Amino acid sequence: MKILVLNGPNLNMLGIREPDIYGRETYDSLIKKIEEHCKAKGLYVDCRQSNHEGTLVDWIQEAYRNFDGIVINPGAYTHTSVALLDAIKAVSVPTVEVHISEIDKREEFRQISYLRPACIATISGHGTDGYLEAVDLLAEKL
Ligand code: CA2
Repeated sequence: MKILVLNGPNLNMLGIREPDIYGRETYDSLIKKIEEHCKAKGLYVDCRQSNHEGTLVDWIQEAYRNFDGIVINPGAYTHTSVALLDAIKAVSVPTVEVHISEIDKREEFRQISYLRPACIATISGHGTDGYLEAVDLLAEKL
């Protein structure tokens, strides 16, 4: 089974600032954790990060016929992007949305996710372990 893990804008800055909200783990150590988890489960994983909405759309489209599932933390595009919503709908690849922080308990503008309706699940507020839970969910469902 092949999983594509996508991280959106500013997630490459993890561990550098705002540790009270996003924790102390760096982006590199998060990716290592996901890769080790997937290896232990016999899953192929490809992890990518971009600050650009169009690049994320391109990668979601690439998942069509090339990946069995997507794990995505769209960063701030969560709260703005119809383009990412449409891309997930277009490819119909089972997708799990992940947020490190509990977006439902933060500012009002963060409580809206444009992507949620196209995803099979949303995992929010479980820190970086949420990515591993998302992988496990996809592995169970597929
Ligand atoms: O909780 C999450 O995972 C978010 O998707 C993270 C986004 C935020 O815009 C969403 O509302 C919730 C932010 C990405 C990382 O931002 C950083 C800011 C400062 C230092 C490090 C990362």
